[in-house]
Amino acid sequence: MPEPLFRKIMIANRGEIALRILRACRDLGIPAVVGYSAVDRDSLAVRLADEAVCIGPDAVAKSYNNIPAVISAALITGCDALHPGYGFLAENAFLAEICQQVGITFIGPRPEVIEKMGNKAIARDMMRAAGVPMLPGTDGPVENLGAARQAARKIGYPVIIKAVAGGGGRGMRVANDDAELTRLLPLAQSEADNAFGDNSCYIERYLSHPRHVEVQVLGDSHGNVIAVGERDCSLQRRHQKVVEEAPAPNLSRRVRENLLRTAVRGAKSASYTSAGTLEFLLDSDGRFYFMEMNTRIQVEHPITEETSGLDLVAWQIRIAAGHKIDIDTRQLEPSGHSIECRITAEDASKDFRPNTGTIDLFVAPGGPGVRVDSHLFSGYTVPPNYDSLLAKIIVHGSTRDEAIARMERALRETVITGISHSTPFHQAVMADQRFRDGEVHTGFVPELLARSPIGNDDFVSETPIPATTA
Ligand code: MV4
Repeated sequence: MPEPLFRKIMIANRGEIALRILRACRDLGIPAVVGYSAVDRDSLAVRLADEAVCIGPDAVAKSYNNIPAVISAALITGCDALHPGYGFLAENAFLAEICQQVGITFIGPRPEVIEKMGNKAIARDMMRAAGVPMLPGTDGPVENLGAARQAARKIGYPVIIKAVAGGGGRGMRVANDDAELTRLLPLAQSEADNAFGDNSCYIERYLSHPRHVEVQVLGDSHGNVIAVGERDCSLQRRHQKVVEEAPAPNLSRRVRENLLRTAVRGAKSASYTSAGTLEFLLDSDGRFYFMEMNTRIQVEHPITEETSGLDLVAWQIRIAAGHKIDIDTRQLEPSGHSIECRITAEDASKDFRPNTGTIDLFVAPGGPGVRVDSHLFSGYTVPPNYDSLLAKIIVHGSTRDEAIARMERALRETVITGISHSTPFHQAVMADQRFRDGEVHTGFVPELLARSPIGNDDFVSETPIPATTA
């Protein structure tokens, strides 16, 4: 056996991603500790980990978001590295900084880089300086209404107001003229203040129904940065992704190569290390514009793993240990097509109302080209404290059509009883002709929901169990 990369890794997360990180640790021969909240004591990650320590009560502020609790758990168990997963403290520069100070390797980018990318105005300035295309907009936050109106006229209406500290679409407002801007700027600012404790907002040209295409990058501490591939994540509901795919459909070779090259240039300019994602909006003419950079492993990373053959979490760990990326980028031509459906504990027939309760029976789909990343098991109780993700169904096929057919097969096999979930909604997406034609954009999900009168029999919320034959 070669020398392990780390002595022991602290997994500072829960749910499917805690399991995903644990699996990477196992594959690399590194022992792992799961830090869990009281309500997660019977979780799969806790059962499968080498060690588990309780980091606090159910409330996220007292456990998964509690830096002193997470750090102490890592220290008392003798961990020399910490993986934050996604959400919670994953993009907290302060946690990365403290890790450094107590001699724990943070498995992610350097604290300064997390901090810069967390400030959308700084991130945009850096990317603009690197020559990454950007929508016309203000360089930094707008100081007052007068400055905002002047900027908006120069940019041209419609414009969008966004929080500098934001991301994920919270607190965005679209203004079509001076009067709307006058009305909406103070609203956006107070919303930003409430949500992020920072009221600064910037303004840029608004694109209607763009696509959300993002690029997965990996950077190492030797200055190498590669683009692993792009994902189309346009299918979102209230800024939550519901279906993602790789590669992005209907993207010309020229645009794709330009997009990947641009992402590498942007990440290099930030001296980026670890796995990261640059988000772009793509218009119907194939022009793309930088939105923001995420400095974590993302929920949808498996589709890129399926089309690239790389284990992205293992690469995060290797890179954190100082390894060089020795990947032949010529081999990064995407292989086949991959789609992910995020099955959530939400009832699509009841306006996606989240629900909690005990899963009586869970039967995961399988067969060729099907991967399920999930922390579910029969008898598992979905706690009310966290997000509603139950399972990620990921398929791979040699073509997009084959991937869709495999997703239909997988959704049909999936059994989750005891609570309502979003599987019927995903079946409606797969059956939709526009989706099948690859006509995806950020208006797709709202339009699909408007077309299908949910609540009817097309949206039964529990997987029917077929009658057995004698
Ligand atoms: C935009 C936009 C149109 N024009 N910016 C939402 C999340 C955030 N990361 C960026 N978002 C948007 N920014 C301009 N200038 C439309 C959206 C947007 C969106 C983007 C990606 C996926 C789904 C979306 C749904 C609504 C709005």
